[in-house]
Amino acid sequence: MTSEKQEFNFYIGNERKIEDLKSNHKLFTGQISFIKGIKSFQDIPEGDFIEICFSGRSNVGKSSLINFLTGRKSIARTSKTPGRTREINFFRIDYNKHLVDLPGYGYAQVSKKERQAWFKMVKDYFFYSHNLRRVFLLIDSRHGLKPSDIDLMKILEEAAISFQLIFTKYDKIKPIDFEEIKKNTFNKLSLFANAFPEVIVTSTKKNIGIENLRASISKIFV
Ligand SMILES: Nc1nc2c(ncn2[C@@H]2O[C@H](COP(=O)(O)OP(=O)(O)OP(=O)(O)O)[C@@H](O)[C@H]2O)c(=O)[nH]1
Ligand SMILES: [Mg+2]
Repeated sequence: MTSEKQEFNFYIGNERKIEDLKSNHKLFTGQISFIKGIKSFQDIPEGDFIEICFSGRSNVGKSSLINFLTGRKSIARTSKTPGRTREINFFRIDYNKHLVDLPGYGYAQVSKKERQAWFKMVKDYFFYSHNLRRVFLLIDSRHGLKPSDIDLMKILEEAAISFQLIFTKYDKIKPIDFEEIKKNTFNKLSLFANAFPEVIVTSTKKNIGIENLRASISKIFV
């Protein structure tokens, strides 16, 4: 953690300049293939890829965001019930770029043993994946950062991995109520030196934030 507070660019609508939004649509909506689902770091796909992953609490909308981003209905499986994604799932676009869907954490119904297994699987992935460029940390717009998110941010700090926060389900909160969540989140986020200084708000239900998100990812995928 750092004692110096950093500032964040915050994108909620399309206030980003048009030229910055020139993301490569084809990159996301072209061919996509499911490579594999793994439970151990030993099975991480071998080779040189550019990789980003989506992490966050169970049910926050990670798999939905991958579908949204790639214009697919169900390339990544989603569910109303938390705990849908059980493995680390690798999707490949444009022959050498990986979108990785992680299983969620913070779900109360799982046993201690399962929680420990999740922790080991994901922590190993963060430490062993030499292709991983950035973690997108998804936070529910209604709830803000929870202690389990802070725990994850500490792991990322330890692994020296840059992460970028994305608010999800913005359709489920009134803009006025979101202000408080945003303020509290930024206060906590600013203590992490490895927090990427850009935050994006999304809703897959109301089609909010897709271009902003594609623009951010395109810059990693150059
Ligand atoms: N209202 C609303 N619902 C959403 C949004 N994004 C996802 N959902 C819903 O939230 C639920 C969980 O979505 P998933 O994408 O499966 O969540 P996940 O983070 O992958 O969950 P796990 O795999 O269990 O960790 C589903 O019922 C989605 O339809 C959104 O932007 N707005
Ligand atoms: Mg999922």
